[in-house]
Amino acid sequence: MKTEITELLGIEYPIVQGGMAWVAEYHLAAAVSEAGGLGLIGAASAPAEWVREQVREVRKLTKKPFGVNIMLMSPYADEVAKVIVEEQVPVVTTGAGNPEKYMTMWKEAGVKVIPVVASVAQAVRMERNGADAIVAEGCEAGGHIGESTTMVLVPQTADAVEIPVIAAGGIADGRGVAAAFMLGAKAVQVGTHFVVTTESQVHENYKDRIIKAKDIDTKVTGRTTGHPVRALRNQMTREYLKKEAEGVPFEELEKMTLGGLRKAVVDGDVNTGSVMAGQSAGMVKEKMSCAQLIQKLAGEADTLLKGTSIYE
Ligand code: TUI
Repeated sequence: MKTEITELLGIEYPIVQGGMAWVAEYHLAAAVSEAGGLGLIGAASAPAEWVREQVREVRKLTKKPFGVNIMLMSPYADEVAKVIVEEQVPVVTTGAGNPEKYMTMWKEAGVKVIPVVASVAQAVRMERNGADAIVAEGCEAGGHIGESTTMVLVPQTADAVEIPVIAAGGIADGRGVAAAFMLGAKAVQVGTHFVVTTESQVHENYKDRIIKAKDIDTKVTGRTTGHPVRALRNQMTREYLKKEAEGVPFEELEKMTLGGLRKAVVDGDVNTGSVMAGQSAGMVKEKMSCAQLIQKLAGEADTLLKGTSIYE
């Protein structure tokens, strides 16, 4: 499945793993890259030295290209941005902000820069700043989200920029991959399904919740605070949404989610923790290895795109 993105990144399949906070660590990233996709380390709010260690661990497990996702709201973003250069990380993806101030430094170091955006305007701005490609992430995605769905965001982004677009949000099987290509994407980013792979170090309680989730089992908290976050519905989302509707102040709401993702991912507290996942959780039915998942996504999409099913 050769596309502009596989050529740009030197990977075999046009499949990128989401740079998910607490989830995207070196075992997962190395497994995805070794299987021919692009594995990512999610720097989230971790200190720069943690990121450096993770990068070095990935390199012990695979010689193939990989990347780091830098969450720009992190207090350590400046230091992490430098670690990416020092460790000669081949690809960086960015989230939750504008990476403009790091762009020159990364480009001079030969790092491929792929910002994640949730609107056409952000995509256009990133292209102007020198981005090599863009991830257009629809609000079906888990975690911090924008307003538009993947179905409308991807084609409008593909029309607005020259650089290749990677579709994200709601993609968990080959139909989603094929659909993304039809919408103008040159690759996909998958998060939720990779959480449930055998190489993922996430607590089994978290994986089981995703497997059991149905179509309507995610909720978006924080719409009124300007920080909308999608997670599986549980005691935390119920209490948060109740308080949010009551008009409880922002600071008090924030306290409810502080450390919530760690609690769910590491401790397995899926009741009071934040079990971030996309709407595609309802489509994730079994655990498999990263290689099996990539083969499944690519195989199914390839069959569909060759036109064997659509006109039958
Ligand atoms: O970043 C994500 N998803 C995330 S990040 C996260 S961890 C977190 N920690 C603290 C607060 C909030 C989140 C969990 N999930 N997705 C990519 C994404 N980026 N979605 C939306 C954006 C985005 C937002 C604003 C991209 C650019 C942007 O630009 C602002 C600007 O100045 O233009």
